[in-house]
Amino acid sequence: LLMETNLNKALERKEFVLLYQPIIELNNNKIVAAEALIRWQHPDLGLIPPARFIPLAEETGLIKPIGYWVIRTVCEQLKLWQKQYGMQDFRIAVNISAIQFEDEDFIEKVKQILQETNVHPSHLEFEITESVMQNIEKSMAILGELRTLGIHVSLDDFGTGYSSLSILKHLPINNIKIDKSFIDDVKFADDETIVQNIIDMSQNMKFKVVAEGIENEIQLNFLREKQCDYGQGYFFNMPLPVLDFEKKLV
Ligand code: G
Ligand code: G
Ligand code: MN
Ligand code: NA
Repeated sequence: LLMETNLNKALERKEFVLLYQPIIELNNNKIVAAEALIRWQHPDLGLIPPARFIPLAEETGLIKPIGYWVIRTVCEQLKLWQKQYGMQDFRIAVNISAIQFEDEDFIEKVKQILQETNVHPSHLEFEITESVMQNIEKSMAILGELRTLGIHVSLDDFGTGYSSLSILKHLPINNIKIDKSFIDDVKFADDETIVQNIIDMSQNMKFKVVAEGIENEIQLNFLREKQCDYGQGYFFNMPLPVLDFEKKLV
């Protein structure tokens, strides 16, 4: 209960921070994008990871204002980095909760934020999981609107949900993010067929493929060999505060 009342005030108290984890193009090692990951800088409890407050934010509905704060902050950061570093092809990805995705005003609010921050939609990316798409027809409609706007969409945590492959083919999305659990299994030849098959299938469907949670060179070499497009993980970088991220850009 204490956490709930505190979470209520966390936005106005400016206690949320975003970390940025680089996303690397695997064939040239360039940073092409970043995933924004929220943290709660609590005055007494220290840095609280999202797993410990996002569920509560979803239950209480606070996820909506928090989610729009994340999108706005990312757009402002994009604008700053574009001014300082150019970065014309750079994108930042934001994780979107089901409750926000289904918010009737979602598209309107996103458009408004883009207008107010003067960011081109092609620099913004939304990460949605299969579980976010509860109602497939409604989801297809929202994804269609995002595509029309020019916002990129990634299917996050791919492989952990139950999406039917026949639907996958028709989703208006850009990227498939292979869940970390499959990348963890890339150690021995026998365990690598799933990852290889996800890459091949996704690329046949004209999606780009991102591998999440790359932690060692064995995984990286395997993914390169299989022509996985992009990767992120501790082997490259942890999620970084703004100033540390900027050191990677110069
Ligand atoms: O950063 P970390 O690996 O601890 O993230 C844990 C989980 O929290 C991930 O599933 C991630 O998608 C989610 N998460 C991180 N930042 C955000 C955010 O800004 N909004 C939402 N809805 N989820 C987030
Ligand atoms: O669910 P989602 O894919 O959005 O979650 C991303 C989460 O994975 C973040 O909490 C991020 O901190 C974490 N993460 C990113 N790279 C690695 C990694 O190499 N190893 C581990 N264990 N976690 C990672
Ligand atoms: Mn994600
Ligand atoms: Na994931």
